[in-house]
Amino acid sequence: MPNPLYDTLFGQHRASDAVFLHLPGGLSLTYEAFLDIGAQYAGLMADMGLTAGDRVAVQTAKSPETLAVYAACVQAGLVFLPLNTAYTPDEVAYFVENSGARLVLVECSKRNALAAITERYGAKLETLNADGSGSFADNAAPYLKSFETVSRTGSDLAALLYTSGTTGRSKGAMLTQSNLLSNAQVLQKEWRFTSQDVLLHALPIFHTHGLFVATNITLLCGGQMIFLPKFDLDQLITQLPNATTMMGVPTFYTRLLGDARFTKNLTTHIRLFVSGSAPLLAETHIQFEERTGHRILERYGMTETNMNTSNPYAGERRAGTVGFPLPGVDLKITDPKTGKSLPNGDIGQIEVRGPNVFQGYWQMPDKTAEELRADGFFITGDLGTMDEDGYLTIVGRNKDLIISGGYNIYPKEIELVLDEQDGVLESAVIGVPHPDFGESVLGIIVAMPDRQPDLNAIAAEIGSSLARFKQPQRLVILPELPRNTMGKVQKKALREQFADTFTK
Ligand code: MLC
Ligand code: AMP
Repeated sequence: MPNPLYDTLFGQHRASDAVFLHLPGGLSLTYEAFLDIGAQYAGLMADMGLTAGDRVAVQTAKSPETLAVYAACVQAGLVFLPLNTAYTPDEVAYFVENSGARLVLVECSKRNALAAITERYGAKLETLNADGSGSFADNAAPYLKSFETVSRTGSDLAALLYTSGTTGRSKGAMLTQSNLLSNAQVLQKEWRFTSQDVLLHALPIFHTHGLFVATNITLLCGGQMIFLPKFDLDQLITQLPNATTMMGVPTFYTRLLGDARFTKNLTTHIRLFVSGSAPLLAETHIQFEERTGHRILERYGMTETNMNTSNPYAGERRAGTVGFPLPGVDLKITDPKTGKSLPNGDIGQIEVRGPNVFQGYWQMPDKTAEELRADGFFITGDLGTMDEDGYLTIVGRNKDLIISGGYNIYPKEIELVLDEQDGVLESAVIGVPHPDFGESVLGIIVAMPDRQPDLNAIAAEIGSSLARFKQPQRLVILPELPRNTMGKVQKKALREQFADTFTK
């Protein structure tokens, strides 16, 4: 049965004894062994009554088995919904409810905390641990290592990836088979990936970068991945000589540069370093070239759009820019007020259109209409400018967003939680420069009259509702928030006032 994404990424390797994953401890997994696990999982999910289009929410550790759940979902026509492992049960409850997921996979340690939630929303709950054990794996073990691939077309949904929302509620970006496949094909060609490549993979696999950019490209070309459970500087230093490529967020590169063991010798086998998900400082780009002789290739993407632009493989990789629109991507810089295109050199909002752009937000037609124009252009919320040579530079954001170590954090979500705390009248959450994470979260609180909120108690209290990486690294109290004549909080003024909180 035709299923373009499965056939192209996975099916082509069906009987291949080539290595797909290199794992810690010197272990490895061939394509065939990996696809066998995927087929067993697909068989189990089909027997559990899941049918094409059903959502499978997955909050499990980075492992070959979690990746096999992705393969299984594609093969069985199910919609893969990966979740950050740092999300609290409160946060997961929202995703389960909003997506109507029929199956939720978690690690054993989280089972009890989620049992009531999945029961409430009528979802099945199974476990899958970092070592591949768990009820889901046990139940799948007796299944055949082959599964009749469910027929799908390019316009069918393959994944639902939640992005934080400006109003505080996350939105599920609907990505079709064609969205994912077209982008992987373009990137493989542009970045010249082949079956000879060994990608050093230290990113999480619940986001576009580690899941689609890194993994889909490798699958497409039949390459290998050194699959690390997470970023670990020592492991990176050990494994770099075994790899030909690496993809990372800027924090990967600044941490490597901060370590004296990271020398040119370690990188002689590497042909390509890619950076994205957050701004790479031109300074980092230059230091990296000075240390290693490699110019990092910076590209620009989003959950909703996959990758939009890239610096060239062969041409000049220009520091501080995100390069040119990828083949097939229309990109324009528009006036935020009128939506009209602006000339080169002017700063405006970045809009993109192409086969990579998502179908809209899951069950949120109003939000979709606000950001996705009828003619197919998506308003990214990023501000940029195009130079005479066609290089795009991102100069800021038209959306109230913090990017910390490559994770997106929407201040509104944190402010809603802070506002509920004892003695808090109102709050403002901003991103301020941070030497390791690029930006970090600062919470500013205004107390109710005659009250003295206990900042330690607040920091402890919000831990149950917000993932650790979203929690303000510091809370401060101000007598009032600066506002403009319209009464809107002036975050720019706050960002200036607190700019050196983490850098002094
Ligand atoms: C971890 N912590 C963070 C954090 N990551 N805090 C703020 N921002 C982050 N990004 C906190 C933990 O909660 C913990 O807090 C402490 O830091 C140490 O945790 P850790 O797990 O040891 O952290 P570490 O491994 O050092 O992780 C840092 C990191 C990781 C940068 C390596 O965050 C990472 O892999 N980021 C990549 C994110 C990513 O893939 N983004 C792509 C999105 S897709 P405490 O207090 O408990 O010690 C996208 C589209 C596109 O944007 O264009 O690609
Ligand atoms: P996400 O919603 O997690 O997909 O994050 C997408 C956002 O990350 C974009 O809208 C940009 O603001 C930011 N981003 C991605 N790549 C880059 C980059 N190379 N430089 C600057 N910002 C980036």
